Amino acid sequence: ALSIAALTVAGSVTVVARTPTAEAAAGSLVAAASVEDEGADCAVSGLPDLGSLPTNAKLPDPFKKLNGTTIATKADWRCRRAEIRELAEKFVYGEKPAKPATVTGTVSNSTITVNVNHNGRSTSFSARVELPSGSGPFPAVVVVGGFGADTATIKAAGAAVISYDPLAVGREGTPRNNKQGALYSIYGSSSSTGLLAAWGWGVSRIIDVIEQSDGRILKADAMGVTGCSRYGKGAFAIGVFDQRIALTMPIESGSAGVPIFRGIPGEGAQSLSSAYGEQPWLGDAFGSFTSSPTRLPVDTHEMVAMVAPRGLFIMDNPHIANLGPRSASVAALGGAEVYRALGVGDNITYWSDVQDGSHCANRPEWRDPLQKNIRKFLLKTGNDPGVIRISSRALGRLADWRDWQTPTLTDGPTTPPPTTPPPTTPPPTTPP
Ligand code: MCU
Repeated sequence: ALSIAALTVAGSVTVVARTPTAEAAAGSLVAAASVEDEGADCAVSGLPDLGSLPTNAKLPDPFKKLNGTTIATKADWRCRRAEIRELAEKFVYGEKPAKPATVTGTVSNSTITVNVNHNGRSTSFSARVELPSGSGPFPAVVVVGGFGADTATIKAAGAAVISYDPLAVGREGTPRNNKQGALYSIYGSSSSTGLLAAWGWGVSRIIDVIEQSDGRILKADAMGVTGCSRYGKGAFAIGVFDQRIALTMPIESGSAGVPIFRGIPGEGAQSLSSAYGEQPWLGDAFGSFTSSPTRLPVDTHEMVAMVAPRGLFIMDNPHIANLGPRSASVAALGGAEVYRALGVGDNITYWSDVQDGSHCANRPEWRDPLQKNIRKFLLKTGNDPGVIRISSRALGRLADWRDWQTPTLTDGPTTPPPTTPPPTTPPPTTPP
């Protein structure tokens, strides 16, 4: 049982203080999965068609299955998550292709190379590695795009930094019908997959290579990801779609990142049509929703939930309305309900209580929680509870956005699917 006390501190921030859960007290940690997608075998049926989507002004119920039933056990989450993943791919990000037929590469103290072969096409890309001091093997944080991440603190905490250039895998500045980069050279330049899913595919292939290495330099089961702004959108999607990532840390991600697509009216966030049109970050299918997000059968609180039970540390900037920080806090609070229901409410941190208004600044406020998250989820030497620390300048209210309740999920086995009752045979009519 998790007990949460919401308090307002000095009128400046809302802090949700948690008393340690039984799990935390027992010192148990939730590890990342050993596979990219633990729900790959779930038979998802009943995905809606674009033409038949109802309008829902509220956030969709993350606990309600496509068949209309609400999940009852923690074990049910695995295949409910698979439904959310299918919805997210179909309507938001585009399909993230599964592991290609052949992935090879090398890991050294300074570089990771990745070679992919699939359906007669091949591509390769590489990433720079910087090791912390001490002796390995080390956990590692993939830093997407080269700015905004506190790489000094990451290394000081004992994790390696993998500098990943996402643009080599999914280039910006191309029209949607001529996408470029490693993913598109395999799957075609007219692929409807957006750049964020492409960037995720690239990081998944880096993890494949680390897994296949002798493990003497980097640990594949202790991977994190971070990035700021457009690369915060990327860091978020990358962590959402690969369950081997133990710690996901998007920074100031803005529209197409953490903020709910439904968007708090009047907040001043970058509009969906602007984000959709600026770069092919989201999949082509999202074009149907830029002016009607209430028809989306999924929203970003469910992407937050897809990261559960793994570590998630969302950093946001309350001073720039264009980033939609209120809408991001609602996504975090909504997704945190799934963390809570799974008994891992301590594994999510949302932090927007920061002083410096500049975008992607190096912020002293995040050093301590960054270090704690790395210790807890990558080094596995700490167990500090996450915190929800929302600036009062940018506080959203989950209650305004939901018409569902958080169920108490039990520890039992998965709930069997509802059986269709056998057709009732009308009683034979007895002739008079
Ligand atoms: C917040 O991320 C983006 C934003 O969505 C774009 O509209 C703007 O052009 O670039 C931001 C960014 O990546 O800044 C570094």
